[in-house]
Amino acid sequence: MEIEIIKADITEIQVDAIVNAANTSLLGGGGVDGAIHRKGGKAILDDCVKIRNKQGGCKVGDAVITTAGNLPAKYVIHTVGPVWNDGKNFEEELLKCCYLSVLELAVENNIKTIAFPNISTGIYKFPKELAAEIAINMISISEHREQFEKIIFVCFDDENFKIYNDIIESDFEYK
Ligand code: AR6
Repeated sequence: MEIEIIKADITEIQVDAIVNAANTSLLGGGGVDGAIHRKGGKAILDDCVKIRNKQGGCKVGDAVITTAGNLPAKYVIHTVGPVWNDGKNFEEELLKCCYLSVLELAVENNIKTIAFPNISTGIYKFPKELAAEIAINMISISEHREQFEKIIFVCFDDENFKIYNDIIESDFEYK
């Protein structure tokens, strides 16, 4: 499996699935969530509403899958990251759960290429370095890692792009 780090708009990436940093309502919002719904069109929201009607949204740390509508990807996997409070409210564990839930859904749907945004590091204020370490670590230790062809970490801001590259280039020890 190949890991790639790029600076880009995730709505433009052609992969089997892009990941959305959603909220528990699944009805869209700002940040990457807003961009995905805006560019992907109504088909994504329609699928989200169906999921809401069935299971009442998505819990923090969980993930759901929908069409990608008009986007170049095939699917959107929506996960809900934790809001960073003080780090004592299971924020790290919940962010780890996001990556686990996305990878589980990806395996179930035979997805081989995935693009992740930097979940929780925008509006939800999770510290960027810690979030990047968790993201890279969760992919690296995943029992499913050999089932994927490529995982792309799509950074939107320079700071995250540098943080991810620094971690990958360092002797990062997977924990
Ligand atoms: N492509 C890739 N990354 C992006 C894009 C984009 N088009 N736009 C923003 N980012 P955020 P969160 C980056 O705030 O912190 C929404 O309102 C951004 O720079 O989108 O998990 C939801 O509905 C940051 O690094 O998500 C929730 O209510 C990363 O995406 C809430 O925000 C995540 O930032 C979720 O907050």
